[in-house]
Amino acid sequence: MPQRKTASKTEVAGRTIAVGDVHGCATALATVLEMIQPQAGDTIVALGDVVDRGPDSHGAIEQLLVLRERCHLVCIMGNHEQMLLDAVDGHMPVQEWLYHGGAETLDSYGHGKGVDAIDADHLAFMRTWVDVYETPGEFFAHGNYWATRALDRQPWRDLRWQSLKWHTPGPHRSGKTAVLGHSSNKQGRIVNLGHLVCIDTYCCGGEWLTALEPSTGHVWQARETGESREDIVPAVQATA
Ligand SMILES: [Mn+2]
Repeated sequence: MPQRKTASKTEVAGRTIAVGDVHGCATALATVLEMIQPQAGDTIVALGDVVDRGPDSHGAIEQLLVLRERCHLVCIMGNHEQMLLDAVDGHMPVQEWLYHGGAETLDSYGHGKGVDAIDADHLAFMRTWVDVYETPGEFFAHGNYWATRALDRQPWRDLRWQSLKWHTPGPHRSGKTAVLGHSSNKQGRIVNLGHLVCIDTYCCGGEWLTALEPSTGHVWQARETGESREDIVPAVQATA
């Protein structure tokens, strides 16, 4: 897998909406997408960690494959997709991935078949996922970033593991707002620091899956139970 993959869009036609860490919560994902009603001109950015921990990673990936035909879909690689692919490719012991939520993923693909149960087209799809996506006003990544280093020179493979609880970066030198997942807020709250928004609101732990349109602050949320709500992004807070 290449160390660094980037994508960007310089002209924005439709909406750009980020979706936080799904972690196998296929019902929550379906509910949020039903509310958003993505159109052909829209860009949906899945922030990574679509798989593991939750009940139906297979179903979540299937939905993204369908969504890809309906709008412009960008998928950021999370540390959990990396673990899945590393386990499949023999770069990581399968049992280490299973311990970190991969067991639930394999259950969703079929009992008793091990990593061979994962559909080839799902693996091929995940191998196309990028490290960062840029629009004129924002950049989207999974875990963290270095504020002082250009977006095409970040060690993304390492940063997809780094929690905001270990280090909360200042504004990125590009002046763009960072839209991140990965660092789950166990109270189910969006963290908005102004220069950085984290929308991992702990759906797989019973809280919310969050979708955010950064340009308007519009928020769509659903729980894995199917409960849903719409909101606007919370006011800028001083600390995470
Ligand atoms: Mn993560």
